[in-house]
Amino acid sequence: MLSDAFRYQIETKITEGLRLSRDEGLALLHSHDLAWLGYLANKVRQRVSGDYVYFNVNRHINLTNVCTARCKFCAFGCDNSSPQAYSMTKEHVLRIARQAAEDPDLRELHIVSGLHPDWPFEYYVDIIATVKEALPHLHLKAFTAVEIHYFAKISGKSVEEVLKTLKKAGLGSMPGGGAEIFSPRVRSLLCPNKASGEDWLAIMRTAHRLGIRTNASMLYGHIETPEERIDHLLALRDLQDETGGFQTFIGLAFHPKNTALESQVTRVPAWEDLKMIALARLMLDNFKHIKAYWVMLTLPIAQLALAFGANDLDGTVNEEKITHAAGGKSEQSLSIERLVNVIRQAGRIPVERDSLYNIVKIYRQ
Ligand code: V47
Repeated sequence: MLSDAFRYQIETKITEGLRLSRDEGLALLHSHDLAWLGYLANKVRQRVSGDYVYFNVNRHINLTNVCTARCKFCAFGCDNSSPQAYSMTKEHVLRIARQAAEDPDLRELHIVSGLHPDWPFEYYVDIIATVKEALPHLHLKAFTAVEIHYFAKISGKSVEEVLKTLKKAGLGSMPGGGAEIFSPRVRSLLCPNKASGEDWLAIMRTAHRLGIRTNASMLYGHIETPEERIDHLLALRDLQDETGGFQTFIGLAFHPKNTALESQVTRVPAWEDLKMIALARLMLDNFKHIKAYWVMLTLPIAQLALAFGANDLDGTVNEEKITHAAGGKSEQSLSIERLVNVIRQAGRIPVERDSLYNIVKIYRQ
């Protein structure tokens, strides 16, 4: 229970637009007063973004599920020998991209991949170059910092060279995945075979310096402590102060089904999801956008999140694999009409955006 004095201190700082400290963040995380958290986060969201709620028209492509990292929280990655294993050829990727591009509203391909043991870096570059050449009007948001780290390792190139090569081939921006929780304790237990938290942050710093905008994420609801969640948010806030290159923050709710953690961990309740949205909005005072990723939250919770600080719903998506492999129950894709309705029902103004958050269309009544 927070003392009245501490609550007043936090509330005053938020009203005055002052930055919250680590201790204040922890106090918010421990608070059970969800309505109060929502009230505070909504106030900040209104100040930063007004009534606009953003979405985009996009398509996900997961190049392969074969992955050398085999993170304990992931139900999607597998070995090459698994019956579920798939690896797309360049032609296959191009066919999916062309099919998706039959929708005249499509603006973005979200392309990510497992850390494939046999593909050389050149293959990933070739895919980006081929898709971009065939469909130059599409924005390619591709490869997490974890993949960039892997590409540097397998190619012997520096991270900067890898990013420059991909940018030249047509990479437009980078998604925020792979951040998980930066804590070395958690990473050593859950994902020791890939980039560290420090690596992730360093790669994003380099990307931002090269003019590549990126997203940021946090995977919560597994074995992390409250302190590790707050420290993760603070590390993102610090880097954003330095570079300004993050576009949006996405809290990813851990789905345990079919993962190595299934017997130990249950999915956090909606209460916790809404608290995390509010906490992100309040701690990340230098992020304009806080995303309620409807695929992981489910659409009703994502809609509620709009009253808890979120101003971004991701997109139409289509063919999401990572959450669904881990028991996700939401639809595979949403139409523009559904997204527009969900936003309007919440009393907000739907705004279709491009991948860099430029406004494409405002859906006024
Ligand atoms: O990095 C993996 C997470 C991420 C599970 O940048 C899991 O716009 C929950 O980053 N339960 C990939 N989460 C998804 C991602 C993303 C999604 C949508 C938009 C954007 C963006 C980024 O999913 C992974 C990992 O942190 N993840 N397994 C799981 N069982």
